[in-house]
Amino acid sequence: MNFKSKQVLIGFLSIVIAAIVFLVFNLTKTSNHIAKKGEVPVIIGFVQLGSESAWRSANSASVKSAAVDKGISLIFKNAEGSQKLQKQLIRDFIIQQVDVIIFPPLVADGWDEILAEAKEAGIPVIISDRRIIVKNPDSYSVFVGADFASEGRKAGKWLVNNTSHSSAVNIVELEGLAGSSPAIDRAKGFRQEIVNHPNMKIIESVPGDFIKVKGKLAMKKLLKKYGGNINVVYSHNDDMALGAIEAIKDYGLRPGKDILIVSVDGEKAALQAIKDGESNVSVECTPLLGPVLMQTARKLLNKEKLPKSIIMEEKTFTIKNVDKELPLRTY
Ligand code: GYE
Repeated sequence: MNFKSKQVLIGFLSIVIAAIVFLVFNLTKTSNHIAKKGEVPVIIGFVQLGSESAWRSANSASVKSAAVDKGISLIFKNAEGSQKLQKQLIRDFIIQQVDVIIFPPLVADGWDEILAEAKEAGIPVIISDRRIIVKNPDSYSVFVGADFASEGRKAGKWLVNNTSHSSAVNIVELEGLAGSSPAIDRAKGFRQEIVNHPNMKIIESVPGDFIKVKGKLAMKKLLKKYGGNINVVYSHNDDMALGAIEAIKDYGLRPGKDILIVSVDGEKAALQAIKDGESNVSVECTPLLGPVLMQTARKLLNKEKLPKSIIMEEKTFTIKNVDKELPLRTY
C-alpha cells in the first residue's frame, strides 16, 4: 500500500470511527432521555386513616392497585383511626423524603403544623377523600374527592320528594365520625334541603362513627326510645344504615317500608338492600380514587398546572336504577 492510499484509508477509518462515536453518543443520550421521561421513579407515601368501613377497604384497594398500574412505588401505612398516629406517619414520610405524600384526613382540623413541615421539606401533599380546614390554603397542593354537602342535599331532596304527602316525618340521623368533613357536610347539606319543610323533623342525631355495629347499636337504642314513631333513618354512610336495617328487623319493623332508609356511599350491599326493598336510596360517594390520585401525583411532579380541587362525579341509586347498577358495583 503506497503512502497516498494509506492516508486515504486512515482518513476513511477516522470518518467511520467519528460516525460510530457520534451515533453511540446520541443513541445513549436519547435512551437516557426516554428513560427519564417515562420512568422517573416516583415514591408516594400514603397514610390511610383507618379501616372503619367497606368504603375504606375499597379505597385502600383502589390506591394500591392504581400504583401498580401506573408503575409508582407506593409506601402504604394505616393510622387505624388515630389522628396522632396519622400525623406521625406523615412525619416519617417527610423524613424519608418521599416524592409526594397523600392522605385522607381523619378529621378536618389540626393539620397546619404537619403540612407546614411538609412544605418546608419541599414535599407536595395531596389531600384525598376528606376535606381539611387550614389557615394557609397553600399548605397542600390538591384535593381529590367528593362534594359531601352536595351528597347531603341529594339525600334531603330525595326525602322531600318522596314524603311530601306525609304530615309528619320523624327522622333519626346516624352521624359519621365527629369532626370529619363527611359528617359535617352531609349533615349540613341534608338540613339545607329539609329546612323549608315543616313536616320534616330530625328528632335525634347520634354518632355511629361510620361503623356498621355502632349504627346497629345506636338504632337499637333509638327504637327503644321512639319505637314506631321513627319514619326515616338518615345515615351518613351505608355501613351504619346496614347496621340500622338489622336493628329494625330485630325490633320487628320493616326497613325500607315502615322506616325509610336514606344513606350515602353506594356500596354493593346497600344497593342489594334497595333491590330487596329494605332500603330506599343511597347517594354515591366513590372510594375508587386511586387512578386519579396517581395521575395527579405524576402531574404535580411534572409541574403541570392543576385545579385546587378535583371533584368526582356521583350518582344516586334507588329502586329505579338499582338493577342496572348492581352488577357494575365492585365494592
Ligand atoms: O362515606 C364512609 C367512610 O370519608 C367519604 O368514610 C369517606 C367516608 C365514607 O368510612 O363510609
